[in-house]
Amino acid sequence: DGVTVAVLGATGAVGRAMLETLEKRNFPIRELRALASPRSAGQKLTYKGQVVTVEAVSEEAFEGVDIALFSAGASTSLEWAPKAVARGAVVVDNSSAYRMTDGVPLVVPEVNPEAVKAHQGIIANPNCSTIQLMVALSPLKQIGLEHVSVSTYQAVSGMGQKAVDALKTELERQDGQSTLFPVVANDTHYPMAFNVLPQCDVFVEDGYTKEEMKLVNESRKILELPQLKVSPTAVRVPVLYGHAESVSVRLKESVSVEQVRELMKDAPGLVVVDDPAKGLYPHPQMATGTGDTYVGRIRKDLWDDRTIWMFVVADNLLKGAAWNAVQIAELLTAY
Ligand code: A2P
Ligand code: 11C
Repeated sequence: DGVTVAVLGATGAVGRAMLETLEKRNFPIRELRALASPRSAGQKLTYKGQVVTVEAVSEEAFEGVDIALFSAGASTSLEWAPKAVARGAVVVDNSSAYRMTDGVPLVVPEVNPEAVKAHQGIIANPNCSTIQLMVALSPLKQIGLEHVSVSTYQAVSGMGQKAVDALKTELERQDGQSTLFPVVANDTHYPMAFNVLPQCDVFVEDGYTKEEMKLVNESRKILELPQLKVSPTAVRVPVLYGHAESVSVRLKESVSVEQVRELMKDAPGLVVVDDPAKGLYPHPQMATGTGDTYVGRIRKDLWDDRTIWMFVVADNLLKGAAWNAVQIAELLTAY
């Protein structure tokens, strides 16, 4: 009884969060395989108090696996997902490799759970900043979404465990040296400690970054609104865990703040924390360690009656990655 699960990238920031989430949600596991690069083979991890030894990824490692959770980067997914599927596994891929591929569902379980049914072996987990935006926008879809503008405040853990270690070192040394931020691929590096950098991932087109275009393209696919206007700015801040977003959404009709709160109140996975008079609003440390998305600072635009502003926060490693992936795995076992 139960499901045989493989986690590829088990030693990474998201992979570890996947193991924790499987444990926390008491996923019905028969056998668990922790996979990573050959560098990590033999490393010991724990799951439900038991030692799990990391294996180097191989085709044989997917034999008998029902569900494979991938979080080892896009090139690793491109190489190994087809091989895992050929061995009979369904892959839930946290990388960007397959998100925009036709026939690959891109799923936020609170928003488009039915989409998983159409999979042909691979299901994509959206980008972290997209996921929390979708959970907050989904209740407003019934009014009609016209134009979404979003500025992000993204934690360094989105860049992996090495970025968490690098920020801690920078905060300690205070020498202004950095070789990792904003991205390794840049010729010019800036300190992340005591700083804010308006670049997440590399620049791709017309002055936008890859992270910004993910917000545009993934939102359109998940909401099934191919023409939706999304105007993004993605910014890295010296926070370890938890992405925040300042979002404005122009709706097709004018609604009051009370109506928005009412629509959001019972939305799955969404917690409204919004009582400015008491100083209550979401912030990254409120979200860390949880699988929920938090929304507050809900207010009307001062000049445009159809535009609503809000502040949206979630744990990027959990709801933004591991938690969402495990929720997709739960959908697979339920259907
Ligand atoms: P390893 O620890 O053996 O390098 P993060 O996002 O925190 O940097 O983690 C990346 C994860 O992806 C790690 O578990 C890493 O394993 C894994 N990984 C990276 N490259 C490969 C690869 N070519 N094959 C398998 N796993 C990989
Ligand atoms: C970040 N959103 O915070 C990125 C990390 O497409 O899965 C996730 C990249 C991705 O840097």
